[in-house]
Amino acid sequence: MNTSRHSLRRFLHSTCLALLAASSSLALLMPAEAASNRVQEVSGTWTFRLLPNDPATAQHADTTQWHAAQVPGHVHTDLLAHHLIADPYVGDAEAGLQWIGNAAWEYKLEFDIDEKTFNARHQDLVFEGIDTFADIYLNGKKIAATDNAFRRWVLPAKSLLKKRQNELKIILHSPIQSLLPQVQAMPSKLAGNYPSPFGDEPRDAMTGNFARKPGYHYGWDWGPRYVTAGIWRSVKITSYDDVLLQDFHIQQDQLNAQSAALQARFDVQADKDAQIDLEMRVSDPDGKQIMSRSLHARLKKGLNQLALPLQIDHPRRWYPHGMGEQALYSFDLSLKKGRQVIAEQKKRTGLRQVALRRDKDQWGQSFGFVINGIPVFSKGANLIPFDMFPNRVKSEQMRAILQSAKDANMNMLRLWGGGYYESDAFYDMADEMGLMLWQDFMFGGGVVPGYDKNFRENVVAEAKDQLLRLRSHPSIVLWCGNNEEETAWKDWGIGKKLAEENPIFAEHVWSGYVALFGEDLREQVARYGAGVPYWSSSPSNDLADKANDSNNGDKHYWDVWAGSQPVEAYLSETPRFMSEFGLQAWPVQSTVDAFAPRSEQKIDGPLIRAHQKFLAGDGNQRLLLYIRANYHEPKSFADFIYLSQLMQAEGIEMASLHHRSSMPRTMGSLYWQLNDVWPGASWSSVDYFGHWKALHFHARRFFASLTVAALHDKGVTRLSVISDLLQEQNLAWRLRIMDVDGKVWRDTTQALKLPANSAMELAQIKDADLPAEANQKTTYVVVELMKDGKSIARSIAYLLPSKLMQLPDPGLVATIVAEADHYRLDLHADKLARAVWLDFGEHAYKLSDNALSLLPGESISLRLDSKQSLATLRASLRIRHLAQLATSP
Ligand code: BMA
Repeated sequence: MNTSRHSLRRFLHSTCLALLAASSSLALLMPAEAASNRVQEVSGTWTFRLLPNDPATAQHADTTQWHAAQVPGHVHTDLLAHHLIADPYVGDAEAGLQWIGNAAWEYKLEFDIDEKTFNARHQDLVFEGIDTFADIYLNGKKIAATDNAFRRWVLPAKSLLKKRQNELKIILHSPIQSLLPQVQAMPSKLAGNYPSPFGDEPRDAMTGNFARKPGYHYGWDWGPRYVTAGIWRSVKITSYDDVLLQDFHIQQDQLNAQSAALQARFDVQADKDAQIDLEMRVSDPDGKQIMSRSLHARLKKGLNQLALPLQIDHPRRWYPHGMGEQALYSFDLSLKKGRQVIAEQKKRTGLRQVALRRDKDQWGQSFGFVINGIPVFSKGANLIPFDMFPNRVKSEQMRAILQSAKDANMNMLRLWGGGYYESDAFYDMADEMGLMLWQDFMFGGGVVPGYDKNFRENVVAEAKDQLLRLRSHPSIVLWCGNNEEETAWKDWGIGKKLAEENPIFAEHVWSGYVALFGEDLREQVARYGAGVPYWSSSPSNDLADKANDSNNGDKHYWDVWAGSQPVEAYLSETPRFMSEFGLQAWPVQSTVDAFAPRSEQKIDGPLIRAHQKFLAGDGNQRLLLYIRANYHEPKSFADFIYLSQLMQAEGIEMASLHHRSSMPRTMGSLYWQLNDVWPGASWSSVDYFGHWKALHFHARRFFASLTVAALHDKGVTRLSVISDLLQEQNLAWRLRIMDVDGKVWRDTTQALKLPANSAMELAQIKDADLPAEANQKTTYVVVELMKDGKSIARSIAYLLPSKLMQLPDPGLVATIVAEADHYRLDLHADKLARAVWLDFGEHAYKLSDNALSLLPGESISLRLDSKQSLATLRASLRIRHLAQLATSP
């Protein structure tokens, strides 16, 4: 099961054909998920309909006919494919589609099985994922009732399967209706997260926390509510005769620069005593075979646990992006009985050590990751699902988002607990790109019934499935129990309220919490997690008294935004590891155009409110609060988009630079959030279609391995330099104090020896010490990092909010010229051009940089890629900058 299915499939494709061609003695089509030797996909023409007699039948008669369905898939996407519903992402379709989550659906398939599968002595029907409450019937007999979307269901089917015309019928019950009676009967309720705005679930009886199903389907503050159902992962039949390869993984016992001591470990199930031969070929990260080992084993009836020691000298170790290479070794296993190959598997993994460092120090107790003995500052963002309907996520879409993270110099993503455990392809990409993953178990917030033994057992089974599936991925560096459940209980009044209402039940709920997150999941990770550390909740101090403590453990800081504090408050918060903080922004114009016509694009318009989920549509007022604190009033929706993005970019940049310059006290900065589930307003830096907001361009600069920070607060500008590089650097830093027209008050350059992997304060400049003639409305501080006479990083601090500055017309001149296979955009500014944003209206384009400021007299060249003609690009170029807003009509 911990085979990477993605790479396995690739492997199957090439190797299987080669093997079949080379040897006719091979008895098998290729294997194999870990729990089987031979795999047959269950496929054919699936159909679906609304379950007869469902109360929705009267109003939705057109869905009672059988229609073709896509499996893996979801009810909503099947309905959409037949135009039976409006597009859930366009306009305000959401309210009208809530009935789907309250209804029950029926799916069916007729299928045949191949000769070899049919003849095998064991046959299991395997569902890699069913969302969520399903009754499964095979050839008329009910074989399972499922209740967890995150589990893999292996159903023995030998006695029921025929060679031809097997019938699979699956009833998907409404997740809401499946749980509502039980929740409504509770004398005291458990707090949920976001009550349904559509009245389809009583506010005081929210069911989402009781379902092992992606939490965000119930609606979140960045996404719609679509309580979908579906057979969302693949269906197959696995088969074998008397020896089953149940699990295969590589255990890393010892690792250093000189050698890696590994063990290939196998769980083999035998119906009777037998003898087998295991052969293992090891390939290095370049694909070159470096070793071949074999093992002859006498199996006893039952489970046999076998180990094959492997030693690699001078191993190439896996490192996060920016620290070293993403070396990945391959281990090819073939299991033979006599001359017959009965199972084959390929496992790819990286050799790396991971530790969560928690040192007691002068501030409290640290929190930081150490990879192969090197402490690493974690730079990145929180990841949410890529779509409301997981199965329609294309691997190119996923790759583009992950590549954007890597391109922005991130080295870590936190997979937040309100979504789902990602596909194998996702983890393969993270391994290849060197993105460390902080993996939450799927608990997004609110309170769960940990006191219920069945619920806990269900979660433990889920955890085991996922740990076995994912333990070979070097990118996973932390397993975390949940998102915000401990802090919600302790800090948001949830625990207190329940204790006042029903003290015995409250005790029960809390001890259930401790049993589940403090003990059960910790134990599963210790057993199956391949040495990856466990942390019971984010934010927390792993169940020590205080849950969201700046001096101990990880921190979610929402005083800015949720608490309406000014962005400068970020500079007074110095946590050990910032795992969440964020500011919202609207996506680029073309993304807004995808769900609302221009005529409807108004800050308080109904379609815009439908795609602004914070405070049920009122979130734009919070955005305006932040925009108004710093900038001029937006005069159009386009201005509003631009200013929301600028505010987000400048605010998050300030916080991240503060976190980085506070290293080693702070060892991580993960903003909320990287991506989106649909087109709408959110805290993301990359929108649903993959377009970068201003923040993402800023992130590429503020997360660069070498960078500088000029942070202005309370009359002082603090200058720092930060390096994530593992060697000392010989550089110089240049300081300029200048004005908007280009007058320079001070210009100094000093040599700088910058120690490896560290941050260092360069200077503090008080506003009071600036030259008397320097007008605060026009003066700013520029700090640059210089390498071999060239500027490699720059940070600018302004003394006043933009709306109080006197920004002149910068006299921007843009010229676009055609180069061999792309365009070049040259941009020149006579005077300070603050916060320039370039776009080409509805035309698709890619610019090498954007969201930047030009100093007086500065010229830059950008690469421009677009399929449009030079004339179209010239005519459609739109340049925005801050000085326009003071004057524009
Ligand atoms: C956080 C997250 C999410 C939420 C975000 C923005 O704390 O954990 O639950 O979407 O805040 O409000």
